[in-house]
Amino acid sequence: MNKRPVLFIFICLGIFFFCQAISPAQESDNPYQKLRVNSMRIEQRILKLAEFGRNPEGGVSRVAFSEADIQGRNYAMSLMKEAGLKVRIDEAGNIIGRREGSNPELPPILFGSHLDSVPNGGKYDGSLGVIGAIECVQVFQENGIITRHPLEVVVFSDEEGGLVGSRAMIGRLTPEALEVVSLGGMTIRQGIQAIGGSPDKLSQVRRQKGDIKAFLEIHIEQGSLLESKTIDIGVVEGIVGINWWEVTIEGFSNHAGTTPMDRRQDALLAAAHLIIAVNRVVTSVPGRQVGTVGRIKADPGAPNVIPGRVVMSLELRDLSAEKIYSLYGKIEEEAKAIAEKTDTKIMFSPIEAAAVPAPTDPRVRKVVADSARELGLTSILMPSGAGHDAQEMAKIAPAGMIFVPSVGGISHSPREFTRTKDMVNGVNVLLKTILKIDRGALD
Ligand code: HGY
Ligand code: MN
Ligand code: MN
Repeated sequence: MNKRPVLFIFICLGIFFFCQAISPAQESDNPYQKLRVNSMRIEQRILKLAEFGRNPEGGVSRVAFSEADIQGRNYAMSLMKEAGLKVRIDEAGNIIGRREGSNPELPPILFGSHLDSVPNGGKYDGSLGVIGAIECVQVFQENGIITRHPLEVVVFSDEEGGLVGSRAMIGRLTPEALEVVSLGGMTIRQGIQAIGGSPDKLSQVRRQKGDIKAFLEIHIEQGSLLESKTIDIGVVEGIVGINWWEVTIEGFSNHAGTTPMDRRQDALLAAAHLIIAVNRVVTSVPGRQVGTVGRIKADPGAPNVIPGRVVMSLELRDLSAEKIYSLYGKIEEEAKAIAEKTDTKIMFSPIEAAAVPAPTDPRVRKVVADSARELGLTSILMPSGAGHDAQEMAKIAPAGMIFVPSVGGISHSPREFTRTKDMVNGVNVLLKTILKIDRGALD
């Protein structure tokens, strides 16, 4: 008998079983290959959420701890419960919705974002990350999918005031930071109390390295790279560091009619010089660093009085902390010269809200990029110029971010807009990424 065909069949069978053995994740992915999120539900929920704090320009003013913030949070909690999550507010005011997995030994996969906005902001910043996270769990529930890992949807408190909830979660929210006045006028301590947290028990929210399997956040890009290159998904490689200072300029308030121009100590004039100097210093070296003076208050604030005191903000951002401090050093030098020239005093005081630059986890980036590809979407690796809770979470867990295009690159504005199809693409990538991580993609 010719043994060749038999041998051939055995070899084929051997190859078949070998392939089965080395690709269990791919095989077990198959039942969910067709799983997709609900486009209409995402759009409707984003619009419904935008009713809380809606402003006349069509965006939202839902600064942290405001009535609108609390209403938005209540709405999100109702959606979380509808998706079968067990909901609680932690001591830092973060909302946590948990769904148990099949293996209680495993750490949870966390995903989410924030609901608070800047004053006069848009409807997508943060909201997409929350609505998208709840959507994924709802799809799991509707399809009877029980993950191995527990899942936790997180709504971080006061993101825009300096990543408050996520800093607390990694143990970086200091007692000094609790006394910082947030965008709505309350101190962070008062605000956390107002939304149901306990600022004196922050140690209870702290999670350690190893406590979290992965942290994922989907967000609008807030810039124009994806739109200009016609790319569906941004795989975030790192998130910029952000440093804030309060700058106080002391001059002398005097009569605006009788004080000659050469005898003035005009704090607002000094501020004007300093603002121009910030722009000059930040643009004097190559790179993507940015610097902004976004808030200024002059006292006493009358047309016929020379401003004797100015308080303004300074913000610097870059992917390198060294660069931020080197720029800050140059700005301080310029400030000294300006103070001398204008006969004023200029003082810088760091605000306890700094976010350090954070790379995302290369393994998570790969899972996000693979998920996008399997969905037939294009993707690109890109940095984030905006700050995100993911940069805090990256210090204790493998973290990843999924960006979707912002029309015109506009954000922190009522004109912020992201198309439903782009949001849905991103949430589908999130869904796939969660499932892949659950089934061992990071192991
Ligand atoms: O300010 C930021 O970068 C973010 O939107 N919180
Ligand atoms: Mn924002
Ligand atoms: Mn945001």
